[in-house]
Amino acid sequence: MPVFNEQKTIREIIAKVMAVPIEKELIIVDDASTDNTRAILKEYENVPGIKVFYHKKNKGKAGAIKTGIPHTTGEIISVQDGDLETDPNDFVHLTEPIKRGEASVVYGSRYLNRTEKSLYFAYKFGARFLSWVVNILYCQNITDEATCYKVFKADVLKKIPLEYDRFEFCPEVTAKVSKMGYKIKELPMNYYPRSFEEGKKMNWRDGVKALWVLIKFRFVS
Ligand SMILES: Nc1nc2c(ncn2[C@@H]2O[C@H](COP(=O)(O)OP(=O)(O)OP(=O)(O)O)[C@@H](O)[C@H]2O)c(=O)[nH]1
Ligand SMILES: [Mg+2]
Repeated sequence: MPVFNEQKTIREIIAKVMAVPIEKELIIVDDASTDNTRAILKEYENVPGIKVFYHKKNKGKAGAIKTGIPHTTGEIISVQDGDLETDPNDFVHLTEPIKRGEASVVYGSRYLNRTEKSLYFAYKFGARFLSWVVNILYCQNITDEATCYKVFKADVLKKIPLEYDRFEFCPEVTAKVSKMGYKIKELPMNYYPRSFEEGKKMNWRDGVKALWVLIKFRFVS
């Protein structure tokens, strides 16, 4: 769980993750938060099943994920944001294809089999467009490249060299698993989008960067 300035949601999301009825550990990486998040996380340092790490300087979402990965011990790894946009109970079905040995990479899709609840049309359009680019450049068949719920067989994620530190995590990991030959399995997930007023931080520049990263890794190794 990469976390940056999530004092309003951090307690609730930790409680929700810990309540999911599957065997798990929660690795939290605080990305040099400047609000009360760090003080709240101190309370969890000795809680069984939770490990907390702190960045001295802000690195970005991927930077925090990269810090967390080597500390994981499980057979399946997923990213979980520190906000309340997703429902951790979805991990029960999102991990199934990996447990059954049917897939090594599973993405939860916000757009599969459901009526749309996006707050911002531009985000939905951007996410769909980037997925279309992935399908064309990398021969995948996905609807949600930018989803937070990217679930990996641990050894697959651990062998991907990740270069970028910010929101490029999504396109970079998608490009690299595709180039390694993995077919991404998509399943529906719940999504409760937050507004900018509620703390959403990504913007259109992250979308342009994502497009660039997808094109770059298609043609550069
Ligand atoms: N914006 C931002 N988020 C960070 C950073 N480091 C870690 N994060 C965490 O990364 C996660 C994703 O950030 P969000 O602002 O929720 O991004 P989003 O617009 O919801 O986009 P998604 O990544 O699709 O969830 C959150 O858990 C953040 O707390 C950082 O430097 N900046
Ligand atoms: Mg989010």
